[in-house]
Amino acid sequence: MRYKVVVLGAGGVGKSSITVQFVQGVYVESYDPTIEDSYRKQIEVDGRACDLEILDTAGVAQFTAMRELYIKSGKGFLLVYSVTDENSLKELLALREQVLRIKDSDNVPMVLVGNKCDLEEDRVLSIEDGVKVSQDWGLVPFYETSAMYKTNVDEAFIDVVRQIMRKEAAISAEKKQQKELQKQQQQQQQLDQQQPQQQNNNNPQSSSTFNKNVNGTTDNDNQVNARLNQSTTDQPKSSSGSKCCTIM
Ligand SMILES: Nc1nc2c(ncn2[C@@H]2O[C@H](COP(=O)(O)OP(=O)(O)OP(=O)(O)O)[C@@H](O)[C@H]2O)c(=O)[nH]1
Ligand SMILES: [Mg+2]
Repeated sequence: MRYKVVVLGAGGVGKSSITVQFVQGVYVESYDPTIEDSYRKQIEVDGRACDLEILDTAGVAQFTAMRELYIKSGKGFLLVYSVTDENSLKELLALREQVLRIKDSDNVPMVLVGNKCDLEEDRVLSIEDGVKVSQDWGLVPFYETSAMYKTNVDEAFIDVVRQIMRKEAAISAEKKQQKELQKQQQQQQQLDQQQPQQQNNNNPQSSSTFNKNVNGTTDNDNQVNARLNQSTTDQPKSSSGSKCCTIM
């Protein structure tokens, strides 16, 4: 299975650092604003092999024109802010709205990531601030991470992959159920069409005999046939053309 995960957030929050830590296991100290970088990584989640394509996007405003396209193509999202930058969390609120609008769904696989949690002295956002946003978003999974120390980095990526897997499994189960239902309906339709024919086929003798038995009368066949003919002219035929409607 190939899954595309998109890393979104304001400039300098650590999107590239988190991504490179996850993919290559190294920490990049220098800051080089990203335009767009794509990474591939194969992982196993819950016993299933996943081929991940991770899109590390631009946070700096002059490079964000492609954002809409990234979001369209992504199946899961890491929404990253820095615990040292209050504005970066505010920016995420608009970003999430954009994701939900473009995906046209309230159920989009995503995690909220508060990065740089190692910088305790520079911290301006508490864990509670992150928890509050996660609750406001309908309990979106929330991780405080440190790209520097690889704290919770794997966990955040695996969480979003797991959400994608669950969503895909639910969609395919629903499709399977719909197919099964359609199949049952078709079978029922075929049965409905065959039944009247079978009734006719089961009565190879004249329908008069049938009428005689049902009525329990001693009419001879001619009398019954006369009644039968009369009834069929009085009443509309059933859609299947069966003469069953003539029974009195
Ligand atoms: N202490 C600390 N520094 C970090 C951490 N993550 C990233 N940094 C530093 O923050 C700076 C910016 O990190 P990037 O990963 O380039 O940020 P970005 O979000 O990709 O930035 P853009 O590509 O411009 O959007 C770099 O100097 C990193 O070394 C972290 O967890 N802890
Ligand atoms: Mg970057």
